Amino acid sequence: MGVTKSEHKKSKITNMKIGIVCYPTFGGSGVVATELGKALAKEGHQVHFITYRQPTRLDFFSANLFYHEVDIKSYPLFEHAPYELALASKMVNVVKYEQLDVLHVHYAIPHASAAYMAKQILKEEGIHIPIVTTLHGTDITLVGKDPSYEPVVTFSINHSDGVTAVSEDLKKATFDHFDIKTDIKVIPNFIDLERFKKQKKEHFKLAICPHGEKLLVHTSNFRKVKRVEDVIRVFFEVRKVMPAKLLLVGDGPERDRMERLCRELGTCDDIRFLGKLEAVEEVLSVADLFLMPSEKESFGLAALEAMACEVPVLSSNAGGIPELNINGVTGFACEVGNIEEMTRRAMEILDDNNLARFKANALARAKELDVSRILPLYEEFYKETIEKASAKMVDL
Ligand code: GMT
Repeated sequence: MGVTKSEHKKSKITNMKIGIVCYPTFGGSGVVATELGKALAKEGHQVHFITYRQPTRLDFFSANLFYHEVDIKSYPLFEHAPYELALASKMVNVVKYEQLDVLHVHYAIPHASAAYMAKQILKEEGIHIPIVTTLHGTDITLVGKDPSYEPVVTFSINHSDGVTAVSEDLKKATFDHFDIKTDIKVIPNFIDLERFKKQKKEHFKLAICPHGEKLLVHTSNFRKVKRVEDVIRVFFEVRKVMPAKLLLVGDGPERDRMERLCRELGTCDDIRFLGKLEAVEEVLSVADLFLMPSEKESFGLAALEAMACEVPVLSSNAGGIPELNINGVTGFACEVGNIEEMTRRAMEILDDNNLARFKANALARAKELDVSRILPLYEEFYKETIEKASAKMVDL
């Protein structure tokens, strides 16, 4: 009897015990790490999450998924509890007692340096654990290159056994900003098309757009870098020409200012702030256009989620966004802050003669990044990294 495609793959990549360290929050890197762990567990690998809180999207039981909470002990002497030490200690214990094959840390600060410390401690006990570090963006382009972190970030990248970045642009930025002596493999972010797909939510669309208005959507953590103001200004211009509504999903430091801006512009009736939503795909299912005018963005996972729900993207051309949002095909990627160009392009996408084509192209691009295509790249990378690290051991 022959073997199926998945049996064949499994016979090449035997099941591994993988530790995943990430920020357990709504942020992109935490989402990618959690979804990766879930997908690896489905493939039969044993996945151990090591975080300070249960990751947002890890609220169910699976035989292959484990969660280890990092206890951060406070003490009157500490103005700032030493999280990195607690994390490194937890990594040591999990690697040792669960006999992990590889530790995969998402976001360099402080995960990669804590992993290095754990690795050295384990080495003293004769345990050699390979470390894979995935760079997500702000750990390089914003926080990481700040002189207060740069030496440690450089060191911990150079001392990882394998390093990945989520876009070509982020890889380039890492080489530009740091003295990197190791190779970096680009593995783009991915999407689970079984979850993110256009759902029938006509009643929802009718409630928001009762007169057939076009629906624009933005989702983010409302940090300055997301330029939510540009979203509102582009919408304001589009709204002058065609009936439209805007939904803003998420919350963060810029929200108050944005609510005030809506009042100043007199657009409050057409804009709704929905706050943080778990089922963002329900909103995306009724959207006509997704806006991402970010100042910096290594990848733009929120745009990929929109594309999977057949929503074209009007974005800036910052960082890795143009690798995802193909200019003129899945939407447009304009100069950061160019409201005029963004407005013109938004209207071009929303034109009834063009919209269906952009929607179809957005979905086609999302399909290229389905989890089933990207997961094997991580599995291969773990395998290669484990093999390289054990070959190094033999040489010593
Ligand atoms: O964008 C944020 O503020 C969150 C940040 C994070 O670290 O979670 O997102 C980064 O990682 C995501 C997942 O790889 C990427 O899709 C985002 O583009 C990236 N953000 C930036 O580069 C600003």
